[in-house]
Amino acid sequence: VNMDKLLYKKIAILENCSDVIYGLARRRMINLIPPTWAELEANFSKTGIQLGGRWKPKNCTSRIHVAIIIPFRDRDSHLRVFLNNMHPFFQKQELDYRIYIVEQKAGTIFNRGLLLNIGFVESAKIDGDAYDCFALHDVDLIAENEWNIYNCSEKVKHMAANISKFKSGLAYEKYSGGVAMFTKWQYTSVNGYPNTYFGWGGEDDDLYERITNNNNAGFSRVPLDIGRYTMIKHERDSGNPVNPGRVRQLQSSYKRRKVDGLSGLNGTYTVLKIDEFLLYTRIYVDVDPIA
Ligand code: UDH
Ligand code: NGS
Repeated sequence: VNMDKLLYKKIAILENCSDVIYGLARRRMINLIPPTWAELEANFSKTGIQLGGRWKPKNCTSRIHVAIIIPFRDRDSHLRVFLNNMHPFFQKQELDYRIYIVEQKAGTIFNRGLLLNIGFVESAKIDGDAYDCFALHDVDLIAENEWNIYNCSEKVKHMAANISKFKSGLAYEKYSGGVAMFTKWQYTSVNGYPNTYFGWGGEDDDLYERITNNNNAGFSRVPLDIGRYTMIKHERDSGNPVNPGRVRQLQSSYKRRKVDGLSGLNGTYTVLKIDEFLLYTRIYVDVDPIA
């Protein structure tokens, strides 16, 4: 018997994963103690993870291909907690996924929206069409309910409906921050996040306006009991002061939407380095302080 031929056949007929996943927990145990990098790598090397923080089910073809994009700077312990909890979470959901950390170099005010746009564009340069769904994800949010499936739907899907720090669950009716799922088409059709919100606040509200004032995309949110997240407690970051212009920027959002976003991204940043670590891919960037 020609073993090569048999093996080839077996790979070629890998079936789609079942659309029913057994054993999802409604309240998963979260571990908020950051492991060391050595511990993380030792634990996860056994799970079949591939360089760059890529993983997919072994015995079937996943129905969900998602790039997880995380804006980042100087939150090493949060990243370790995130990876330790969320790799197993994504694997339990049988996703075909990859984790991208988009890290902003020190020296400029943090810009979450710009980093997410960069992650969207640069990850596609690396993967081509391997992922058609994008999770835009804060590093300090750990999902509690495994039924909160990281797939895309007909409308933009807001996942962080119920973050532990908000007493009544949802921050406010128009809140779109924290974690949200977009197809490639949905993100492109709203021209992505604005690039021009340096510092804390407002960029997610601008995105909400883009989504709801655009008759293409549409906005949806998972129910409160599904969209539960534990936020890792922390103080305000020194490189991310409250943006004093955010309300004024928001008021003129509709005027800038066409140019301030994916369409205006060229020239606002430089990719300094791309690293493929075992548990994630890092895209290290320097951003133009006025974008
Ligand atoms: N982020 C970084 N580094 C920074 C700033 C932000 O990695 O210096 C990323 C990170 O993924 C974070 C996300 O951007 O989860 C959003 O950060 P944020 O500062 O906008 O929001 P967050 O709710 O903090 O995490 C707001 C300040 C809370 C102060 C509370 C004091 N008790
Ligand atoms: C709003 C901010 C949003 C922010 C949200 C929750 O006020 O960017 O609070 O913030 N909008 C403006 O400032 C215009 S949080 O409590 O998570 O720090 O996401």
